[in-house]
Amino acid sequence: MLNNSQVEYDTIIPNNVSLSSDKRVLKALERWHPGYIDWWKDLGPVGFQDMLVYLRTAINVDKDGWATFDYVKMPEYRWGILLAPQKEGRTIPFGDHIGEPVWQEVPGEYRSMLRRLIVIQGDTEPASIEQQRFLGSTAPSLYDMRNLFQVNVEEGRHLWAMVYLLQKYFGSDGREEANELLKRQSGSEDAPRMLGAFNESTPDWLSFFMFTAFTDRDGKMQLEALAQSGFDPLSRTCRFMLTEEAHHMFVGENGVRRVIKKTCEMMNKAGISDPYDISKIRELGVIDLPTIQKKINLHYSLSLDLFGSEISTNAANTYTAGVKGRFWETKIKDDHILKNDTYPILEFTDGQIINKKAPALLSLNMRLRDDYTKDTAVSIKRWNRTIEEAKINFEMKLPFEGFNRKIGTFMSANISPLGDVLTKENWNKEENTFLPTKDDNLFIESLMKPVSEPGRYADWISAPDLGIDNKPGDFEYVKIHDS
Ligand code: BYC
Repeated sequence: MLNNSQVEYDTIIPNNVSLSSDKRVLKALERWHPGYIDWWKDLGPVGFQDMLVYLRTAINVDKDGWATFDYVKMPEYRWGILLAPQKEGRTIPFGDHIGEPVWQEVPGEYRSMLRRLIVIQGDTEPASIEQQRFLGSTAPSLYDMRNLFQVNVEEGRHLWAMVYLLQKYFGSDGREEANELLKRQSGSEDAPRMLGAFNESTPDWLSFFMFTAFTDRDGKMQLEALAQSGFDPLSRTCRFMLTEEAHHMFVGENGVRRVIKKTCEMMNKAGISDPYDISKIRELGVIDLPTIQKKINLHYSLSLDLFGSEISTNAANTYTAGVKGRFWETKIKDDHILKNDTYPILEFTDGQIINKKAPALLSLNMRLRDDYTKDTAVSIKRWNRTIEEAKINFEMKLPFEGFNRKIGTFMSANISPLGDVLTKENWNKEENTFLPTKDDNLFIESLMKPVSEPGRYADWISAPDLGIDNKPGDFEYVKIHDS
């Protein structure tokens, strides 16, 4: 293992890639930096920019002790370029180049393929910050506000990570792409973000928790697949990003669990046993479980679209090239070439859902999506345990994969969360029971009143079991009163 875990602070950009001796890239990044800060101030978190936030900052890339916690003003966060240590003798683990030494430079034949993937990955990072920018002012506690800002600054760092790769390895077109990443904008009509879910709004905190539980988990799966890449700098970058990503999913999964816990507690306190007694439950000032299920239906289906089509020549090409692998590729026991293998998929043809065996190479998006679903099911299990512990008769479920899809074989289908094919007319009749309605959203928004007293939480969400960095319950995670 080469020893490059230590971070250097001799330039304005903390890094472990010896930027100070790479004048061309350092200069390019220093030129990009002011535009990034302008973008952060214009389209990053609204308000709170002058306040001290208890944030973790990456200080090295060792497995243990890579982060330090301290009060920081967000615009002064040290966004660094951190790659996991290079593994001596690493070889390409899949595709036509299997067994060859990994590439330290971009192979000419795969240049545009790699650039496209890096740009798409990069585009999602600022998009999520833009989507979440208004949430600070309705935070249910200082603890939650701090978690939001932690997620935001780290997504900002992930943008830096992709911009470094573009600036270092893709010359002038990489520089142009890096600039474009600051120009597209989530939800914009003229220049939207590249992938669907990143143009949706995140209007309330339940949406934020759902987004971090479901969409950040797509991030995890995609980063795991890119971490297998034969292009070693991309692999190393993604490996380190994954260490930060874990906290984002914790914020989401735990956030949803705390909302469910509070609802169940209040139902029990009020003696309401029927989870569908929605108006009575809402009168208690908490979010009823069927509405939470509808939010799950929405966010899960939006996130499934992020895996692309079930059958994809793009995915086959990136795999064969050795550029993007499968989830935990090196642990899978097969030939890692897949030219003779098949994979089970569903197809929507002539109004029917059909089981099929498709070529494994063409089905790689589907396979990654299946791995995602397995990973997500763990969260659902934990949420159901909370409901069970409260002895309430309700079970959260992931909807059927063909429900509410805009990408892939099910895009023109009307399918219920249980997997029934519906006529358009029946879909229209039932849609309100499948997906959050305007009234559901208005109700949730009506609960979004800020709570800023240390140790206090809004009435619709329970307190976390543990503080961040083992801090006590009344710790002031954001100094909003005396910064
Ligand atoms: N929306 O063969 P196809 C994260 C396009 S999240 C719009 O079906 P492919 C994060 C596709 O681009 C992870 N367009 O799919 C989370 C292609 O267009 P072109 C982000 C879509 O290419 C939370 C055409 O349809 N990283 O990190 O195999 C917070 C046909 O494509 C969509 C990545 O995604 C869509 N949903 O797979 C912060 C990894 N889906 O090229 C961050 C990099 C497909 O024909 N990206 N299209 O014009 C990839 O690996 C692949 O591009 C995709 C799509 C998995 C996204």
